[in-house]
Amino acid sequence: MPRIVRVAAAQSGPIQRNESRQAVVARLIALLDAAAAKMCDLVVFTELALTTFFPRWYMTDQAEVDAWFEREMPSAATAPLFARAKQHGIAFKLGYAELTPDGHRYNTAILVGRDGRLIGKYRKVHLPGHSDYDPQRSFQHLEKRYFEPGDLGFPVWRALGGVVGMCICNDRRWPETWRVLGLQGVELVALGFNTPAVNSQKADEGPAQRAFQHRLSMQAGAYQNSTWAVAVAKCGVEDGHPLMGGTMIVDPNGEIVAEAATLDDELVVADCDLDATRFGKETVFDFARHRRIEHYGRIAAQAGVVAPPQD
Ligand code: CDT
Repeated sequence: MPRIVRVAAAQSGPIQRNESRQAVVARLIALLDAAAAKMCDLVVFTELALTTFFPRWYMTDQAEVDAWFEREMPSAATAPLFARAKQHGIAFKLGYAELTPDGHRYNTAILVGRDGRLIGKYRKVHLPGHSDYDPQRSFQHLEKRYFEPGDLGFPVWRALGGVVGMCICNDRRWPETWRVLGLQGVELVALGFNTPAVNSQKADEGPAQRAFQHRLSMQAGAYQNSTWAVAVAKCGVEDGHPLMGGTMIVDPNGEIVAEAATLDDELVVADCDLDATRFGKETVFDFARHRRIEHYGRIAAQAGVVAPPQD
């Protein structure tokens, strides 16, 4: 019997700085209802799905920073989303800023089962950007200021009849992310992203090149690990800053099977046959047969480049 998971990639259009959590959750519930009408099994929401992409703002007042974080999940504002998903019997993945009881701050994603129970949590490992105000940039990207690197590694879970993993935005650009998930037999990777449409340090790197790099990362990650991959954007002009779109569902061959057409709230749906991951996993990417780990030591032993000495 084929293992088909009908996935809805629930793209968010822009969320303005003054938009309330309640208003945003109402938008997410509308997407969830649309997914239920299409008989979806899983809805994937974006990174930091409840607020504007606040790391673009330089803040020094910790209380102001903490206002963007959730101290509990579900929170009062998100409880209606959890309740509606359970009522529909739909699993979902949600990204948000997490403030733990002992004062740690993470860029987090959770996977919630059809029964409303938490299946798993992931905290973003690869935090892009910088910690201090950078006047050289055309806009700020202060994830390193507001978040700690995730402390949970890259776990996977048995869910929806398969093996599901998560990562977040910048993680998709790192082959290490994909391979660690792949080494656990991942069959579907869900991720959200907030990617500025232009490079703050290189004005001529615009939407076309950024979309190319996004596709390249997604398609390579899916193909090289023979997994489905679902990437969900928050996009459009947010607080005057353009975020690129590019919500997509990629099959285990690396082909894009469904893609968003807008820069607004939009549902992108595809039937993901988890058994389609088998061929690649049993042939060209049969890791047990083909990987040569005796040559990969540097990957986990060294972070930066060590070039050969000059003559
Ligand atoms: N949210 C996120 O991780 N965005 C980054 C921007 C990179 S530029 C600092 C991304 O990789 O898309």
